[in-house]
Amino acid sequence: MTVSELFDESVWVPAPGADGYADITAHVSTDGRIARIAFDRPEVRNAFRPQTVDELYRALDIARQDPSIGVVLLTGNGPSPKDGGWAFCSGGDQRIRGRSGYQYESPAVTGPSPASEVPAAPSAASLGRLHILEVQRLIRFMPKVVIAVIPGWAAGGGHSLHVVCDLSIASAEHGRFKQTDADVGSFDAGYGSAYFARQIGQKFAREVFFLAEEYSAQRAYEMGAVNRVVPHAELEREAVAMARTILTKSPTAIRMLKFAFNAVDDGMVGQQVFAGEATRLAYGTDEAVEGRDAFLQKRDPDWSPYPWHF
Ligand code: S0N
Repeated sequence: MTVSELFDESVWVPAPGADGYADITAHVSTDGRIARIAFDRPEVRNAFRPQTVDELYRALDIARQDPSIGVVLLTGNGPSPKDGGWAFCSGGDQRIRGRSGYQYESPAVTGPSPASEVPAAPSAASLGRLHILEVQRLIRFMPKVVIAVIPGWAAGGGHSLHVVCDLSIASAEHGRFKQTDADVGSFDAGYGSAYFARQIGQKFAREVFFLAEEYSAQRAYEMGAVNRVVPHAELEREAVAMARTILTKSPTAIRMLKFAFNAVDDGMVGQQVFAGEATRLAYGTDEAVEGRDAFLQKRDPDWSPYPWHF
């Protein structure tokens, strides 16, 4: 079965664990260096339900932990078999939105325990979830470049996902954007709005959210919301080419740069993430090795070979 009309079978092989997914597809390039993770619910414009988010998180985390992978492409399969429409993602599946979040399709309803007559705790499946925010943080903090590859609609929480990706590339013909959060009373007051305003400026960001009007890929490009607009048929090829260019760079430089870009907006968490990489670099120095060895050898460290740099 075809994964997506834009999917090039000669580029990809199934990713580890790929056969366990129902709502997404996950592939890696034949050389193992690029991941392609795609929403696979084109009949609902690739809206996500809790299961989708679980799978997405798992696939992204596998890519995060794979030392061969440097770039992740996040996209949406299509077109819709119903009407031929294309989507990156249309956000949370509104059909299963409850009062505390999004519900799993088959919640195990637990009633009072007959033995004690004490109400049993609700099962995890009956509680609403909003863990797309965990996915946002995973994308934000993973030390790899994540590119939103947008073949159609990016709406609601799907719009927010493209915002949090490092780069965005959109289809000229079908790429469309709409921030519907205020239409449906389900709003992203975090990265989706505040970080978006950092990207395109306060006036444009407020317009996108307050008016919730549709805007084209070209308009998104003009506002600074996407990096590139390319012909639809070329979208995935161009995205892979971008990834290949990034893969020619120093992995450490890319990682430190991503975390440096983040740190200025992420407060002490941003500092922590950046500092972790700085510590990792320090471990590679003779100076840090001396500290470790002195402890293990139960002697005072000798810092004399290491200057106080200026
Ligand atoms: C995407 C839109 C604009 C496309 O319009 P178009 O092309 O006219 O297609 P439709 O006929 O409307 O849709 C085709 C079929 O797909 C179904 N469908 C589309 N989107 C959804 C959806 N989100 N949920 C469920 N079904 C969906 C349609 O119903 C239709 O089905 P049929 O053929 O059976 O009629 C347009 O579809 C649209 O506006 N979609 C809704 C977009 C939306 O409002 N999304 C929800 C916004 N909120 C969230 O995403 C969740 C909030 C959230 O994620 C969040 C919350 C707090 C903090 C952070 C976040 C975060 O953003 O991460």
